[in-house]
Amino acid sequence: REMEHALREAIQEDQLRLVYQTRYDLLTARISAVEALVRWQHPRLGLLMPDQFIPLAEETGLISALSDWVLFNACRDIARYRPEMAVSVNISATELQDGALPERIARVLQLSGLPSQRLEIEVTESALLSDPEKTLAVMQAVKALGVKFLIDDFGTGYASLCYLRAFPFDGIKIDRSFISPLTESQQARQVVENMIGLGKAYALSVTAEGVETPMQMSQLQDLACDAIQGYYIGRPLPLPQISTTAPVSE
Ligand code: G
Ligand code: G
Ligand code: MN
Ligand code: NA
Repeated sequence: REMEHALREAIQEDQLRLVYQTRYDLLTARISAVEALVRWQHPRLGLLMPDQFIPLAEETGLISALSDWVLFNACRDIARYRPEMAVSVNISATELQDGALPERIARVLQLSGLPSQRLEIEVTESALLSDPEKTLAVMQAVKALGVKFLIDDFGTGYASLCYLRAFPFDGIKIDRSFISPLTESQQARQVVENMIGLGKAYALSVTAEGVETPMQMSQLQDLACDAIQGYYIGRPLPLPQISTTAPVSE
């Protein structure tokens, strides 16, 4: 397939780009972390978004090479230019069953110089379903390096709540579909409040995604959410352009 060949080339020939979205810690009032998001600067088609090429990477097995590129570049960028921040990287479901993942991550940490405590891996709930035993073993080996795991798009997946206990997660990221109606209905507020309570009950850090307004931010502060992410805090941007200061609370 033509696109497969092009993607292989893109990884080797540096056509991939990273943008970063800031995460704001409500307790310390600081930008504490950034999430790395990959783009493909295609020579003919222009800038491609992840949903236009990640599925292809997964089907063709190119995902490992792509992830290694993302992991290394994100860790190196943050180690160099944002020594006070953590960085989170999205990993596809299939990679959590790759027995080589712990070694790959160890090597990236070594080459980039990023302390392992500052790397977080985001996985969706569906990543846990297909081979739970293998997944658990891989996660434990990555955790042993000092790297953290976050559940991405929390609330939208099929995993049952017992996964929160069975897998060694450090935090959840509440999907933005729960945050957008937050200030509009009492019910939506109740749901988010309960999700935050659930996270706390399992000693997990709780991040709200998709925060777009100051009202959402202040409600999440009232609900004792740990951190927020979204267009109100910052849009995904190349590293030199990200704001390192929080929005001014009025
Ligand atoms: O901003 P955005 O369109 O980048 O993100 C869309 C989706 O693509 C998100 O769900 C995100 O988790 C996923 N994504 C972004 N970057 C990566 C990456 O480097 N690897 C994988 N596997 N998924 C990514
Ligand atoms: O699934 P994941 O959280 O990794 O996906 C990140 C995606 O969410 C990216 O496509 C990013 O551009 C998008 N995103 C980030 N913040 C916001 C926001 O405040 N509103 C909306 N609508 N999308 C957002
Ligand atoms: Mn994510
Ligand atoms: Na998400």
